[in-house]
Amino acid sequence: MDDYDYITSEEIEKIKVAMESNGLERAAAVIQAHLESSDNVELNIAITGESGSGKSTFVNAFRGLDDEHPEAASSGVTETTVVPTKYTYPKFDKVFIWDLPGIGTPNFKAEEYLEKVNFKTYDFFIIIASERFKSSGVQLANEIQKMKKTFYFVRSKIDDSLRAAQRRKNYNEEETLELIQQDCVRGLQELDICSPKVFLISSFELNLYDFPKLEETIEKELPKHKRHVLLLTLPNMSFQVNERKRKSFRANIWKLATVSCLVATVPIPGLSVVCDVTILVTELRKYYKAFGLDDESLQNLANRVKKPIQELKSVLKSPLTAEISKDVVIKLLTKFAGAKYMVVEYVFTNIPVIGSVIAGSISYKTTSMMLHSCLNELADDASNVLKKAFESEM
Ligand SMILES: Nc1nc2c(ncn2[C@@H]2O[C@H](COP(=O)(O)OP(=O)(O)O)[C@@H](O)[C@H]2O)c(=O)[nH]1
Ligand SMILES: [Mg+2]
Repeated sequence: MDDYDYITSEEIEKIKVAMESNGLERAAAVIQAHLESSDNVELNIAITGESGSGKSTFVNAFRGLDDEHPEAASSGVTETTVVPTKYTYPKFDKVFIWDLPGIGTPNFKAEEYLEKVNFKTYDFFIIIASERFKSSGVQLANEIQKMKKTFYFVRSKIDDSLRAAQRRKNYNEEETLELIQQDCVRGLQELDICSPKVFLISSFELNLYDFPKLEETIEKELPKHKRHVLLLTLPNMSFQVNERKRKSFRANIWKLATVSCLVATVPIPGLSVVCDVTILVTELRKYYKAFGLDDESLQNLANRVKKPIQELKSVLKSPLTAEISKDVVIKLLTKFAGAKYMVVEYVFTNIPVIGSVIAGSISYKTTSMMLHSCLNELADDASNVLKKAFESEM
C-alpha cells in the first residue's frame, strides 16, 4: 500500500473479520462506514508570529482567498485581539485555521501565551517571521516541543526581500534565496535550535518558493488519518497539490470498487446499478470540490492571480465540470460499459453463486474504470486551469 492510501491495517482487519463472520453485505457496510468517517476528521492549524509578520495574510493564502474577500482575515491592521480567531475553509467544515495573537511583546512568556491560546486545540503551529527569527519565536518553538506538538518556521515576504536584493549587482534569485535560508537557520542555531527547517514563502505567490514544499511536509508529518483531510482542503493552487490529490483519490478507488462489487453479489436485481450510480455521483462530486472546479473556487483563484474567471474556465474540457448528477453518470456508464452492463448485471444477479460472482466482477471493473477515467479528466482540467492561471502575459 502506498503513502496515499489512508486506510489503516486495523480497518482492513475489521473488513476481513466482517467478511468472514457476517458475509459480504456486512463487509460492504464496514467499508462504507470507513469511507464516511475518513471525511469527518477535524484539523486545527495555528498561525503565530510577531505582529506585522504576515500572519493574517498567510491565513488567507492558506485558505485560497485574496485579502479583499468578504470572509478574509483583515491584514495590515494593528492587532488588538488577545484571543485566537478561528477561520474556516470554503466548502470544508472540518478544517480550521487560527490566527493567533502576536508574540514578542515586551513581557512575552511562551508558556503563558500557549496556555492563553489554548494550545491543546491545535494539531500543529506555524511560526512566521518576516526577518530573522527572534527569541520570542524560539522560546515558543521550545515550549511547543515540550508540549509534544509540531511546529514549522516560515520566513514570509520573500517577494519583498528578492525585490530589495535585485538592486544589487550580479543579482541571482537562487543564490539570494539560499542566503536568506542560511541566515534564518544560523540565527535559529544561535538561539539553540539545532537543525531548524525554515520555509521561505510569499503569501502572494503560493506556487513559488517553498510554499508547495511546506504543504507537502505538513501533510507527510500528520498522522495518517488526518493527511487526506488536509490534502483535500488545501486550495488547489499549485501543481504539486493537484497531483497529490489525484494520487490520494486514486489510492481510494479499489475500496469503492469493492463496495460496488460486494453489493452486486446481493441477489436483488437492479440494486447494484443503483448502488454504483450512488457511489459514482458521491465520489465524482468529491473530486470536483477538491480540484476546485466549482465557480466559487475558480473565482477565488481568479481573484488571487488577478485574471478574469472566464479565462480560467476557457480551458475546461470535461463535461463533468458542467454538472454531476445521476443522469449524467448513468449516461457516462452506458457510454463506458455499454447498455449491456445494466442488463448483464441484472441477469447474472439472478443466477445463484456463479452468477453473482460474475455480476460482482463486472461491477468492480466498471466502477474502477469509471472512477479512474473521470478522476484523470477532472485532475487534468484542474491542472490546465493552473497553467492558465500562472501563465504570464506574452
Ligand atoms: N510583500 C509581501 N507583503 C506581505 C506578505 N505577507 C504579508 N504582507 C504584508 O505585511 C503587512 C502585515 O501583514 P498582516 O498579515 O496584517 O500581519 P499580521 O499582523 O502578522 O497579521 C500587510 O501590509 C501585508 O500586506 C508577503 O508574503 N509579501
Ligand atoms: Mg493580523
